[in-house]
Amino acid sequence: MRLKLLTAGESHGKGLIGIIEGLPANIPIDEEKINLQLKRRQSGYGRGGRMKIETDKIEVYSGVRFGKTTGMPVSFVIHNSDWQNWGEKMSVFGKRGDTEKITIPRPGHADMVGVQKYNLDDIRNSIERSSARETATRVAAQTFARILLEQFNISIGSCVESVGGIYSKNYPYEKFYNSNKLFFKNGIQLSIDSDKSEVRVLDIEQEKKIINRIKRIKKEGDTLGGTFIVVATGVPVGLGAFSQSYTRLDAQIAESFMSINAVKGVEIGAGFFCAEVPGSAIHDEIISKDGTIIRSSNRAGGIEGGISNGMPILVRAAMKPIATLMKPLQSIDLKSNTKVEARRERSDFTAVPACAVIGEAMLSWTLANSFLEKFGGNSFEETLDNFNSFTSKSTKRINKNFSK
Ligand code: EPS
Repeated sequence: MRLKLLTAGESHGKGLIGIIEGLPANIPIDEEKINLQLKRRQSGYGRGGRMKIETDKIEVYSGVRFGKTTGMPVSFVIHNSDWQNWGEKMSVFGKRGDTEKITIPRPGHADMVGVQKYNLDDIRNSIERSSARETATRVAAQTFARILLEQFNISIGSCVESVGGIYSKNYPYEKFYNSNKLFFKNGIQLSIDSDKSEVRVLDIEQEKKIINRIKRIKKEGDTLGGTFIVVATGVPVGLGAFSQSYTRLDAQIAESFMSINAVKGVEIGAGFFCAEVPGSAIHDEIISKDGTIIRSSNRAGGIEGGISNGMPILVRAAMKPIATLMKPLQSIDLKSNTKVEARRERSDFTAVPACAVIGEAMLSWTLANSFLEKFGGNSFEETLDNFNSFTSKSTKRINKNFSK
């Protein structure tokens, strides 16, 4: 791995911390671009009370000077405003006193497995680090990767495909892969379009239905999951490799999406649909257009043999409903081993719009890592030279190889 990210911090602790290693020097970094991504991650209809408390902002401690990366580790903090209300309960060295112990695990949350794995006596310790609050750190860090990719016209965007089973009739998923022409200009434009919607969908009719459904589910004390689509455009041929299992770009993307809290499924390109039809209905024909080799469609989602093929990268993922229910499922009280209702606490009702933004961040990171593995460089200028050399010469070299 060329790029490394370590995050630390608890949901209701003092703050979230990130350390990035591996970025080249001289990438121009705009703090506001990072804060904008943090704001996008906090948005979306269906979130709970916590998002009214937090206004996430990055505070960079090292690795950036006069608005450019130095090539050294970047470290940063995002402060938790809610810490003011949690100081005693989350005290680092203070005494526990009469701080309540949480003893009833929520089905579908990390509560129970955390207690079992770490031998805890309070579910709070399980809740704090498993919380999706950690993804704020990822989005901040991964915006550095996004900014790097933007310098090479690689742009990443997303939209929500469905919430609670409500899909758009106008923008079915096939529309993303059945043609080699996108119905949006590039990744950034896809996000500009979806950001106009409170639930980040492309279709006004669908938006209305989803918002009504979330309102109803909230009244019922329940939660909803959904699916989202993340696209990267402008990706050059040659990211990833088939030399080892872990070098495959699709394997790395799947891993990065599955690492997002509550994501339970991921597809690349036509994904599961590939299993239903003959090969002739799936594989993208190879064509030459103005001297460039492209594909007639993009059911492979921009990756063949674990390597990017120059077509847009297309990822679709499924998020399960939030595990905290106001109409709780059955659980047990670990104190008495008796049957009880699961614990209720403040939470979101759906977070699919936020999850799509996190998906953008994960894809940015994974692609930037592969990009830097392919093109190398300790400075932005060196990476750019290598990129220009490869992209300008590779087709000519291949033509020469085959004309001998
Ligand atoms: C979360 C529960 C809620 C969410 C949180 C993730 O937080 P709280 O317990 O403070 O109400 O709002 O998400 C965030 C704080 C965030 O920044 O995304 C959980 O249990 O995972």
